[in-house]
Amino acid sequence: MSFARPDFAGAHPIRPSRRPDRDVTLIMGIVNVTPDSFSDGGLHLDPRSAVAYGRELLAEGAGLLDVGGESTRPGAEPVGVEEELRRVMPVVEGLAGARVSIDTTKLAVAQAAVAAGASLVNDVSAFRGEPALAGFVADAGLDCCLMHMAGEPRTMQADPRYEDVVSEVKAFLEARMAFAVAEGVPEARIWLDPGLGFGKTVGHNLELLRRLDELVALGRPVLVGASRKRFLGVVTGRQDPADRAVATAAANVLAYERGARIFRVHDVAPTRDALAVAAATFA
Ligand code: HH2
Repeated sequence: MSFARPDFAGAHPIRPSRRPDRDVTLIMGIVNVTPDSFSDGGLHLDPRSAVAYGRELLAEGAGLLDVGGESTRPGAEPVGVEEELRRVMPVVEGLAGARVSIDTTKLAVAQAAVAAGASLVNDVSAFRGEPALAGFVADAGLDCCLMHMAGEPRTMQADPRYEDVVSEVKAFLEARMAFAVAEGVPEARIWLDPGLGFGKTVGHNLELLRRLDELVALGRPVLVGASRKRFLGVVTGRQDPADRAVATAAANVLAYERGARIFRVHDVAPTRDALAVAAATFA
């Protein structure tokens, strides 16, 4: 199989296409080093096991690994800098040579992870947690992902309300992108993410997936993080997050069809196959 040339740095092409706007797909494999993540908390606390797991995800087709040391599940308690560093650093170091993103809202954690080889900052606060993180991303020439979240993880699911969730998420992402650009981050380095499950009801998440093309219209690569999330459990009746891989693949295929190109997932192999089939229809 020959591959199309990626249209943004380090992308993992699934198949060739004659449509340059549609030809690159990147699977971001999730490596959570936390005791309390909603679907895999505690599974990879030992750094050697986390690194081996990350390498498995790469072999299955992930083009990028997202290493995180603080759960953002609804109700999660914040983690201090020292503890987050203790969790993630041996894993980022152990994954040297792989393309790694650091899932953090903290400047100190991003700095240490980048010094150890991470090349993308995935900040679920979109530079609101520590605004100086934007300047660091700019100076270090990194890619970044800016995600929408209403409120903060401890309270975000209390009673999320929007007049029109898609327009409000879109306006938020535009504003955060403008902030990042004002801090020196080139627009070409920015990915956008609707933040499925972050201060949203089941209906809000479905509406965002349904109208994802409106976010894609902002002109930056859109990342979707539907993986195993509760709204998929509600739709399918699957209580155990580990049983939501098929639901995740379905959501990602729809997101792909609406223009998303980066998929943050726990289950890389089924996602890879599902997206390969979706991509084939665009040939
Ligand atoms: N979702 C989670 C964490 N980080 N980053 C982006 N950009 N988009 C997301 O949708 C997203 C994210 C939550 O999922 P998970 O890492 O599996 O759980 P936890 O936060 O409990 O560790």
